[in-house]
Amino acid sequence: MKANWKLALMCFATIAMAACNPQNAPDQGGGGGGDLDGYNPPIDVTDKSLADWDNLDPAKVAVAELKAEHPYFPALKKVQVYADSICIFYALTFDPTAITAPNETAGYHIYLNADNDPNTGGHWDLFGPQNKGNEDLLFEGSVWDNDGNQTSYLPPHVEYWSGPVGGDDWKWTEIANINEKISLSQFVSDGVIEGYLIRDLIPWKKWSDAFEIGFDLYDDNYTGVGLLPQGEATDNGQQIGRQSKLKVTFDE
Ligand SMILES: [Ca+2]
Ligand SMILES: [Ca+2]
Repeated sequence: MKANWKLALMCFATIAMAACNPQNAPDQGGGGGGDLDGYNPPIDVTDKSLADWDNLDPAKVAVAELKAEHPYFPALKKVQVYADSICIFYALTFDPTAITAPNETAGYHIYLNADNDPNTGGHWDLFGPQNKGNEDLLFEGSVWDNDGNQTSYLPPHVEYWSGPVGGDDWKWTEIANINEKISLSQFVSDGVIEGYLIRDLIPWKKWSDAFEIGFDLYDDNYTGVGLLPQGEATDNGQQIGRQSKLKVTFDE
């Protein structure tokens, strides 16, 4: 009886530890920043202009564009990303008519192979390399409120990959207590969004000198309508070829 009780206690402790420290969970101990005082951002995401992107070294701006119109996911036209030691900046250009009734359901995901390691993470469903997903973090949010007003990408759901390494399916687990200052975005025009993520507020301690990033856009029915980067359409236009995410090297 006593031994069984001890065994039960050990099992409980093991389960409790697993719940508190799930495998692959990012280190959530950091992230004390978020105060951008004293930081002169190279991109102003509130100026309703992408002209400031022209001041960046083009070699340090990663760009993905829709290669050809085809029936699958044609709504996201262009994505550009630049990252320094403080922020990950991005600009999205999309077809606004793809979102017929903007509301809180419509928005975009940002997928990060945050450690730049192909042997961690998962979810190959959207991006390559096929059968070997490597995304570690997922941001999920809308850019409209339920009255159809344009809003900031705030606060996004932030999730980490909790499935098997290289696995598929939707094995994402939400990270609690995300600082809402982690993200800011603004519409430049109806089909253009400029935004950033504050790197120090992302609960992640395994940054490398580079990372990989991918975006999708979904409509008010939560159906995917945009995806970048993406591969070529197949001959019959029925599906896209998967392509690895955009590689971005930190400019620091
Ligand atoms: Ca700007
Ligand atoms: Ca990874």
